[in-house]
Amino acid sequence: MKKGKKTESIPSREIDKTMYSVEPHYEDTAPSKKLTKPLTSISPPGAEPMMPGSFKNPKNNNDKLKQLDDFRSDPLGESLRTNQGVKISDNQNSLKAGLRGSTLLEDFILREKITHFDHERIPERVVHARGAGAHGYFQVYKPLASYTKAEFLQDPHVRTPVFVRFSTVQGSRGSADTVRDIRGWATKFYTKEGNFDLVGNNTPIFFIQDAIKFPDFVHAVKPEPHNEIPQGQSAHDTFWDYISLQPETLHNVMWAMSDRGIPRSYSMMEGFGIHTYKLINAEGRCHFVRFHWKPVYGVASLLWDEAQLLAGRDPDFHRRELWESIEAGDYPEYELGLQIIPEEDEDNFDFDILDPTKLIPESLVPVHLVGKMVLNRNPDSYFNETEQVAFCPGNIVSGIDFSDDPLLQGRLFSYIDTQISRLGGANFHEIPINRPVCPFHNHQRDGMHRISISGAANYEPNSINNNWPRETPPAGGVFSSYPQLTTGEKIRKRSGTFIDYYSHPRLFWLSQTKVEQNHIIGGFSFELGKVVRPWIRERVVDQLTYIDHNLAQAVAENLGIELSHEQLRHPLPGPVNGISKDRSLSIYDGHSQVLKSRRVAILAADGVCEKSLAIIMKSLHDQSIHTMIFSPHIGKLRTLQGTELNINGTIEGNPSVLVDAVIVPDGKQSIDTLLKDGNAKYYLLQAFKHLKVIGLQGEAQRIYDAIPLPAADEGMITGNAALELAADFIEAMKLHRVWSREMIAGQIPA
Ligand code: HDD
Repeated sequence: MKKGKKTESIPSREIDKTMYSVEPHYEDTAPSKKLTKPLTSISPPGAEPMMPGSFKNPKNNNDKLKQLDDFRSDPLGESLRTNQGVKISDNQNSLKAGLRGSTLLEDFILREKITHFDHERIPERVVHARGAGAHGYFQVYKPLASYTKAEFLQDPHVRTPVFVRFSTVQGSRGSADTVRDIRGWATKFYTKEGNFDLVGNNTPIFFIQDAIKFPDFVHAVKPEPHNEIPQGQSAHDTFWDYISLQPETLHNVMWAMSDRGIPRSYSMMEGFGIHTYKLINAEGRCHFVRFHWKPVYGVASLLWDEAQLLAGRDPDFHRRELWESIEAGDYPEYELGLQIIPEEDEDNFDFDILDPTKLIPESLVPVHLVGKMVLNRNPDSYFNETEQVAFCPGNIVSGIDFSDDPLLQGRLFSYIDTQISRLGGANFHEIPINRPVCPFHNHQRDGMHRISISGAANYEPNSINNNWPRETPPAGGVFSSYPQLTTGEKIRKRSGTFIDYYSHPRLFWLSQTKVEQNHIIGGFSFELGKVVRPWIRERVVDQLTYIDHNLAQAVAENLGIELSHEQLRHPLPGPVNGISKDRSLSIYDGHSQVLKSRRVAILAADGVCEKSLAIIMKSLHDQSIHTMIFSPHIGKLRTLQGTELNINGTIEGNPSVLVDAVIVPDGKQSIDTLLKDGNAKYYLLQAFKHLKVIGLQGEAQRIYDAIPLPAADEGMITGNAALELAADFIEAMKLHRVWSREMIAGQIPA
């Protein structure tokens, strides 16, 4: 399966040279700052895998990508052949007995083609079926030898290749990206000592404490069994029935109902390994650790109305953005953070650090940023890479070990087991994306789709092969389990240290800003409003009274439920280790927003003032913000000065939910046209409703009189001078949304 060689006798397909000389389609709107825009020197055809729209930067190569090269096929200039290598002369007509006669069974070309097609589908993942992946690398900032002997965490000069897959949990493969759900975040580190998989989520905690409950939990959240409704949503009876009966789920439910359940993009969410793991250093000393990913682009979320609209307007919103950001050189970056707890401090907390429904407040145990992951290359084949990648929390390397977290322990079994049916047998580790970059030899043999060819002796001890491959004495790079002392009865029981279900949800609630609290109330109210059975709604609200009375009361009011005096006197839990509020749990509590990679729509029609447009675009590009010109028509935009500019899309086809902010530059003719365009007016109304910053320059201020935009606020930037307007616009964008507008946004008919 090496790259095909050019066949001399077959004339090579004429290569459209312009295809390679132009910048990627998204690039022409990319920030002009060279700092944030790595040079994407396009590789020559044939030397690198190419796909329409995918421009690979050869500088971003790594050992894993080089390994994948051996499996890439390059059809350029090649004859069409069967899987047996026979050249095909006619791929349009099946073999028939006479021109209008019946098709012959003999037609091996037809049979092979149809048979293969019939078997193209594999089972989708039972959870996390919808996902998007990317290649990249991880680099540690400084050696972590005092904590771990893991080789990939030692040398700041070493870049370890990674493959990351982000996902939603509930929906099937074709479901929408922006549904309210937890996001999966699985990272495979291809280290020189084997693969390490960190299989986490975008929340620091999980719904249940013990793996034995996972099938029940998943059955409850998945579409209802009788009619398979709803898709990609938890807003239905079986989910909330389960939640109301399993209060350990409430903490993660709070996160899911908050803005964390609807992230703005994969590059703007935090990631967590969730479980407590162990780090082991060369002296055999153990520290407990929780893994974090902190996005360099900051954390930001969608609004619920926006997320729902996006599910229809662009169901691929997150996937597309990940792809386009990488193509544009806006590589998503995340810092790896560690919360480290010395082994002897294990019992110093109000909660059990083995309990995956509890977080360790960052104000209690700070997160040390120890390295950075950069995602800089899109896959070449969705199926080969993103679909066939097989993660497993059990894939660890020397220097890292498991804790006794009962959820983690169950996971160690589940993932390999599921891959065996999903990927068709026990040899899925040989699929190119899953292979380690270091050599691997052992005596395992045979099985479905075995690829590697083993030698004469596949057992040990053996004298035929001089006993190779041999064991390696325990030392650096060789895995040996941490010799943990274990005692105790064989028992099916939960530890008393796991039984507190409300203090962590309350800490989360109290740590949110008022705006975020309102969103949580909205999340619960929306979801429970879809629950048909009233007693389930009542039971959930009753559970909320143990977290916070105001929260419970507000949700109850929205659902028409009257809480009793007794319910409103339910005791509330105290602080967690003395902490009743932790800023790191809020997205917007004073955290400044990063503008890099944000998108601004420029609404313009023919006759737009070119000078204003140029100033606005330059100002935004200087902040690494992408601009896109949307117009009533596609093609060229003729400016007032007669220049022709590229239009990125129509206003109708690129609604405001796709962008972070919108700006309308000066130009009488342009504004006259936009004012006659219902899509343009709706665009601004909807942007206003979704609390986006709006800039109206010069003539564009006439829009105020023409459409029912409420009074100006700090997010409505108006003025005649393009430079000043752009500066104020950028300043306002730093808050992500115009939060003060939220109270009146509901009045907007959009
Ligand atoms: Fe899981 C997939 C994350 C608990 C069983 N899980 C899966 C994926 C992520 C997580 C991100 C998708 C990986 C990919 O992109 O291919 N799962 C989690 C987290 C958990 C968790 C963060 C709790 C802390 N999972 C969990 C439990 C079990 C499973 C308790 C079973 C006992 N998970 C699976 C699975 C999946 C999976 C059935 C489905 C597809 C796959 O593994 O490859 O084995």
